Amino acid sequence: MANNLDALLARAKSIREDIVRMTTEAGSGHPSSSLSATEVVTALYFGGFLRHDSKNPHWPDRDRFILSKGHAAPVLYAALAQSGYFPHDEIMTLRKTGSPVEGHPNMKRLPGVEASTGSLGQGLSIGIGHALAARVDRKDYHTYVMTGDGELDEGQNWEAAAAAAKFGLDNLTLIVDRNHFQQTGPAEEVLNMDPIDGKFTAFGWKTQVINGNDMREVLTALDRANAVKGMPTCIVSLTHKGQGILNLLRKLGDTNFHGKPLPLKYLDEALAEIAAGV
Ligand SMILES: Cc1ncc(C[n+]2csc(CCOP(=O)(O)OP(=O)(O)O)c2C)c(N)n1
Ligand SMILES: [Mg+2]
Repeated sequence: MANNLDALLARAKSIREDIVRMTTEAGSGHPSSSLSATEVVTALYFGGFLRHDSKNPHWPDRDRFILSKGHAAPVLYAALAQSGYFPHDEIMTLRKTGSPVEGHPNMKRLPGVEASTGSLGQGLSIGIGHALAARVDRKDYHTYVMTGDGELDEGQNWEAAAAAAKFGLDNLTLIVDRNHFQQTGPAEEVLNMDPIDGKFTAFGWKTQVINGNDMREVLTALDRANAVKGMPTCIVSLTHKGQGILNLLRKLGDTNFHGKPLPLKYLDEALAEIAAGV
């Protein structure tokens, strides 16, 4: 576990570097939304949770990861590229005309992308489709979905939450990236969805609340989710938007930093902060 933990922490740093580099190169994109989700995505792809094979992206028995908060595509692209789904240097073509590394994930253009997302609120429903299909096909793959906290303002999530509980989908795990911000400000101010864990519990889900920027807690939560029987699991992952470069974002006076790339002149400072692991 200790070795694995060190390797995962190093991997998370490497993913953060990719996120910052590719969005700065693109001159657009959502680094802060990607940075908050880094531990969870790293644990899924590199911590032994996601059964997957980059050389066989359509393997029917693979586990699925659906990034419902599709604007955080850079964290997904970094994980996919570092897993070998496509050449690593392609991440630097993010958002360039003609590139399959689009601003939001496009399942028709990039191997390893399970769902085309970006229109918020749809990923959990798509995940339910996969989870039900596994049951019909008598397969044991697991489906993971990540939404944002602001994304939960979309009503479709709550239809999905009711349906997943009705069908007892213990092969489905939702991770809510609870970074307390959405596009226009604090998530609670735009539309207060507290208590998120209480709502999912009331809908009939097994619920956990964790520090989602603590790799150990993420690993434990994913282990626990796998052990749940008869109901879906929701992990409310308490994170910081921009985790890894928070000092820099504070200096810049914007700890939401939604949909903004770091200007080139701050890139070295950001990479140094990521390396130091503050
Ligand atoms: C249906 C829909 N409405 C609005 C948007 C525009 N939008 C993009 S990101 C975002 C905020 C999302 O906040 P949150 O889910 O908390 O994600 P975070 O960036 O904080 O991780 C919004 C409103 C969208 N992509 N889709
Ligand atoms: Mg948010």
